[in-house]
Amino acid sequence: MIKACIFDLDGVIVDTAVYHYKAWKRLAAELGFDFTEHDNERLKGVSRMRSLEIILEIGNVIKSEAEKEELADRKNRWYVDMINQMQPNEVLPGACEFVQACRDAGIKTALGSASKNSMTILNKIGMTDLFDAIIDGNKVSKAKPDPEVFLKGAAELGVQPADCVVFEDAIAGIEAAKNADMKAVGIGEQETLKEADVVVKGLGEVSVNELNRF
Ligand code: G16
Ligand code: MG
Repeated sequence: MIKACIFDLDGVIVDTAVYHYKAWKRLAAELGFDFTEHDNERLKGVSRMRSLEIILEIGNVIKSEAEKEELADRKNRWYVDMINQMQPNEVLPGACEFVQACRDAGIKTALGSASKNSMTILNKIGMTDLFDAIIDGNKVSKAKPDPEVFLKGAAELGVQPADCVVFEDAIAGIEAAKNADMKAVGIGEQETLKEADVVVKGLGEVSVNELNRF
């Protein structure tokens, strides 16, 4: 019996990938190479530091740990400038309505995101109060596909993992949900998110009545 829904942020509730892309592209340009939208796909759901390492690999650039910290901070400052301008109309179609419908049906809701900027984004789009628990990049030490982020969400909600459904757009996120022994709804393409129990284009396609059928 499903008692909780746990939502990833980027790619499920909002499309912050476009802002991550602009900031990483600017950093790559400063380092002297191009970073394409195709490359950006590799960064979805991946932590900030791991994202930087992938970008440095693409550009064939080697940096010390201290330099990497500085580069990641620089990118994050540009990213934060952009997300500070976000508006409630940037919520993906049906996302707000579906989270609210879960609450109305007595199903608990949690955020389970790798982003350390989750609170800023939720405040800007006006969705902070729709989540009973918020687990973000500041609260976890192991990145997806490790199940830590979702297990912490279930624990904070007081719900058993088997009674949770995770909504995720990244392969690593679907794996994390499966590693947590939870149901996984993929947001995106079936060919990409093969491990998901079901794949939809967005939260606008899901109804609360279906949750126990996944
Ligand atoms: C998001 C994005 C990733 C990003 C990560 C960390 O994850 O998909 O591209 O690298 O957060 O973000 P930040 O630099 O803000 O801490 P999610 O888990 O919400 O999809
Ligand atoms: Mg995501």
